[in-house]
Amino acid sequence: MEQVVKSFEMSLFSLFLVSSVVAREIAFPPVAAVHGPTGQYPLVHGDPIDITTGSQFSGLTTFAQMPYVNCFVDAEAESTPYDIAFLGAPFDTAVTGRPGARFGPSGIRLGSRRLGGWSVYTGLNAFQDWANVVDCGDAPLTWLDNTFALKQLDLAHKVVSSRPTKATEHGTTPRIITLGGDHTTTLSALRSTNRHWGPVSVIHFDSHIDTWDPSVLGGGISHYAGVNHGTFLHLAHEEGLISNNSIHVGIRAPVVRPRGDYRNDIRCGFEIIKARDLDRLGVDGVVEQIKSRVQNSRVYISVDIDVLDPAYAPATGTAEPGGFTTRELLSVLDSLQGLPVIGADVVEVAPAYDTAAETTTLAAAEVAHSLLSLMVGTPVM
Ligand SMILES: [Mn+2]
Repeated sequence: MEQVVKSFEMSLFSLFLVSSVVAREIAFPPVAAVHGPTGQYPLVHGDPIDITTGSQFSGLTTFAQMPYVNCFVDAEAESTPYDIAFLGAPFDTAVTGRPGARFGPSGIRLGSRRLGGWSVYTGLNAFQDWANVVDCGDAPLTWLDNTFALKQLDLAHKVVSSRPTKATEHGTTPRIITLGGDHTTTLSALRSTNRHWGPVSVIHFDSHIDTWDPSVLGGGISHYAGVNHGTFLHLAHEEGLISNNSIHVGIRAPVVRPRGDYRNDIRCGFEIIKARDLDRLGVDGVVEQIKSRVQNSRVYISVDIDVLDPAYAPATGTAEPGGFTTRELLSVLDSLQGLPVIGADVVEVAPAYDTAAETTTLAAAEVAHSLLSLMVGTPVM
C-alpha cells in the first residue's frame, strides 16, 4: 500500500515537473487555509491549493451561498441566531394551470449562485450588513394532501419565526422570505406575520387578483377545492390577516365575473394597478401610488413571478402575456426602500418550463435579492 501511495506521489511530482516546464507559471496563494476567529488555519501545511473558499459553484446550493441552518431543530437554530431566513415551500398541488412550482425553491437557489456584492443602484450589500441571513432549506410538505401540507407550512413558519435573532437591537423576530411554491403558500406566511405583527398591508405583484371567492374559483365543488392559488387572498381577508389598504400591481388576466370579482376584491381590501398603467404612470408613478396606498403600515410583499411578461419569466404555472420586464419590476421593488417589510415571497416559479439559460430562475433570484435588500435597509422591531 505504502508503495502504491509513494509511486502515486512520484507520478504526481513528475507531472508537476512536466507541467511546470510546459505551462505558464502561475502564482498560487502561499497557503490553503480555513478562516477562523483568530486568523487562518492551514488546511494542510504547505499545500498550495485552496479548496475551502472562493467558488460560487462548490458545496451544496443554498440561496446566494448563505449558510444552511436547519431551523426546525432547536439546538441548531438556537446556536446560530438569524435575523432573516430564506424558507422553501415546495408545494404545487393547488394550481389551476401548469403544475411544477414544487421545484421552485431549488430552481431559485440555482439561479442565485452568483448573487452578492454591492448594488450599483443602492450601494447596499445585503449579505454583508447588520443582518445574519441564513437559508433554512425547505419545509417538508406532503404532496398528497393540501390541507395537511398547509398545516405543515403553518407550523414551519411558526417555528422559523419564533427563533431568537442575532441583532436584537434591530428586531427580535426573524423575518422570512419564502421561496415558492404555488401562491397558496402565502397564506401560511400571512398567518405567521399576523401572529407577530397583526394585520398587514399586502403589496401583491401578480397578473391575477387572487382574491377570488372560493365558490367562484374552484367551482364550489368542496371546501378543499376552494383553498387554492387564486383564492388565498380572499381567505387571508376572511381570517383577518390583512388590512384594508392592500394593493395589486401588474394585473392583466381576465376576471371570472364582470363586476362581482372587482366588488369582492375591494371588499378584501385591494386597489389595482394594471400592467399597462406602468406605461402611463412610469416606475415613479407606480411607486408613488403603492406608497400612498399603504401609508406607514407594515407591509408584506408577495411577488408572483407571472407579474413578469412570459418573455422574461416563461417558467410559471399561469403565464399571461403583456407583463413587466425584469428591469421594471426590480426598479419598482428597489424604490420601495424605507417601507417596513415584515415578510415577503417570490412564488409560482416552475423551473421545468424555463429556458436552458435559466431566464426565470435568475429573475426570481434577483427579485428575492431585492426583497432581502428592503428588509436589510429597514429593520423592523
Ligand atoms: Mn398569484
